[in-house]
Amino acid sequence: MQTHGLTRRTLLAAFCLVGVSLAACEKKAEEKSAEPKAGATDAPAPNDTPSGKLRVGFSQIGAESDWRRANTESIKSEAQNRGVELIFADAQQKQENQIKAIRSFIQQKVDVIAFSPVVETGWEPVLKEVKESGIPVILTDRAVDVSDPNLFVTFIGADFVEEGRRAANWVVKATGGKAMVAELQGTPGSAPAIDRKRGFEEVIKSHPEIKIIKSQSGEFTRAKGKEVMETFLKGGDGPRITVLYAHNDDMALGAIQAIEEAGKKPGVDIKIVSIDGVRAAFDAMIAGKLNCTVECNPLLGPQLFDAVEALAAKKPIEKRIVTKEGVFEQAQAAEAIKARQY
Ligand code: GZL
Repeated sequence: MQTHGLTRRTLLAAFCLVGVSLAACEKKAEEKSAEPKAGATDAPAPNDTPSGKLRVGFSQIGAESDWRRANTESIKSEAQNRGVELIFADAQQKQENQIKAIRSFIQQKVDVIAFSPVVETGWEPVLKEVKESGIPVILTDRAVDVSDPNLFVTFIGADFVEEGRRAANWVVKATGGKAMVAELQGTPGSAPAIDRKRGFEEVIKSHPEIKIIKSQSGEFTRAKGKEVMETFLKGGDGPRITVLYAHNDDMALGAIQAIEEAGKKPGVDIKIVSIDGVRAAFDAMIAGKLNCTVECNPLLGPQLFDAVEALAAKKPIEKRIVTKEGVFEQAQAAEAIKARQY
């Protein structure tokens, strides 16, 4: 790829030079910390194609939840708004499909590769191939666990540990520090599942009367969330459950169906806190069936293409771009839903 007269090799050398100047081998935890990293990364600027359009290859995880569909819509619509040629690949939840898509983007010599990694590990080999190609990588939504932070230019996404803390702080406030918690975890090995659990447990460890008595993955989907909640309720500990903590709204919405089918009142007999803040969660809060949703903003399109355009203009980019989010409870839902964009 010829870029502003620089050959790819020169560019790569410059990129590595800048990369070396960054604090090397930052630990994964630091990588995902909410604090934006000081200093900027002058990554290679993408090349304008003969058509004059920037070309971005994007590998999306799938369409497992309302959050994911809103995230896809934001990225596709923003690409259109910015006049960027988007090559979009849906991985159907499979890491091997994301790796295939990334390799195809290299072959197509796109200007930037962006993706939302379905799980944290297993990316080192393909990201080294991308680095060899000189194409900059932007992570959106979820982080990767790699030894070399220079394998990507920036990570744009939420602080999932903080989201877990916010969910637990709501449980402390809503229950006076006494709860028997059933937990529906997200996709095993994914950054949000790992970190939302971590943040929740960090808070409850100072509240000995809040205990997680059931915990299993509902894979971020309504169907699996319902199925696992049915199992929780039928189990010996079922009658002891007083709070459900779901790592996303879709699993909570599935669990609400299971709770109702078991003859219990969701939001009353079992209080429910989940994460995402999708419209259906606000509807459930208005119906009194969900008690709290911790926002996780899927509308990352504008920030993604700000970063793409900064790369093209060879402007510095923060290593970590954290999305801004809130917490919504039942009392606010009827008013807040009017302003919701997803
Ligand atoms: C969070 C995102 C998660 C959402 C789920 O940034 O990765 O994946 O919380 C989605 O709804 O499936």
